[in-house]
Amino acid sequence: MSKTVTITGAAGQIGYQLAFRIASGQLLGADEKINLSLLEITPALDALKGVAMELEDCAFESLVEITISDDPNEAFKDSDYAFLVGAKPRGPGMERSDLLQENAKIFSAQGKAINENSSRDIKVLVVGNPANTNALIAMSNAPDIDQSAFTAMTRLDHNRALAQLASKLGCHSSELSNMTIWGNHSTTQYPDVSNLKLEGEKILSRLDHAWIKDNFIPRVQNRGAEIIKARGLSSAASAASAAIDHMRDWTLGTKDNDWVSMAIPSDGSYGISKGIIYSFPVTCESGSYSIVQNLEIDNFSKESMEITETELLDEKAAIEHLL
Ligand code: NAX
Repeated sequence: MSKTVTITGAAGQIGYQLAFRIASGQLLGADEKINLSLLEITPALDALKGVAMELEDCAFESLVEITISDDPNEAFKDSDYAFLVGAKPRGPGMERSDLLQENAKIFSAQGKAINENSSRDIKVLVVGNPANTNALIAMSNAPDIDQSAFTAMTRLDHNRALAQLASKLGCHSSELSNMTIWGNHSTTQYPDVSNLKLEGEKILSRLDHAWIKDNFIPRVQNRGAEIIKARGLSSAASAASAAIDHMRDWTLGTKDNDWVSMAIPSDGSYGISKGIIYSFPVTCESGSYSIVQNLEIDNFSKESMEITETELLDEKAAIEHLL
């Protein structure tokens, strides 16, 4: 049985990376056959045709079928996995509230199309910004799909944090575990090292608190801007890689004694308001995730978690009428 994977914004920077990696088997393993369903806006359909031609030319063993479309109802038909990457970027003179409204239209239409056309077991990852609130809008427009199917991406932030910590500690990022990103995929996110382990041992006492506060946290929060400054373009390959990590771990499970960060519908854990999509530490097993419970939260963490929660509540208030 093949799986249908939908990618929106598939002719864009991230989509262009994502499509080839998924088609080559890096999401579900080389033995799983993949149908790729690629969605774009009408003016980008020619570019998307070019992407489809290149995908064909790779002759990937796991790729069965490619469909391209500018119609969400077609693109989400029988979809098992959906990567919602396409979004409206902030234009000149555009206020944040305008950005929220413009994207709300896109994600409500896509939520409805998922509701009408996709597999009932679909897994949805929203990458397009503002990702958490876009995921909330899509979820609210898909009442027949379990709410837990709607997630947003903070895995890039999680991976960025691991890379910074590995460099500081002089180890490999794979030796580190139990990193957490709380909250929104924005500069208010809280990268939390309280439970960080190096080869299974707690490591917090080896990290200088001033470095964490004044260097590490702002660096992770602002890494996107740092990449834009260096590259002249926003993160693309690293974002696609994180999107694959997110969906693969959700489907195939997280490593023993570790967790990952996923923005998911809040169930009230750690006192975070229900009704927003908030990043928590989660473990995954058999295709489901659960929030890691009973972590100790100190005052600094509590305050930091509330700041990013407040931003998400404000974003929600701006688009409430569309939910
Ligand atoms: P690009 O502008 O290169 O590509 C976006 C593509 O989406 C374009 O080809 C556009 O035609 C298409 N699109 C726009 N509206 C659409 C719609 N309604 N239906 C289908 N396709 C549509 O941007 P790219 O660099 O690929 O980034 C995509 C999104 O990811 C942006 O919103 C960006 O801010 C966000 N990011 C999110 C990250 C995260 O960690 N959550 C990190 C990377 C990235 O910045």
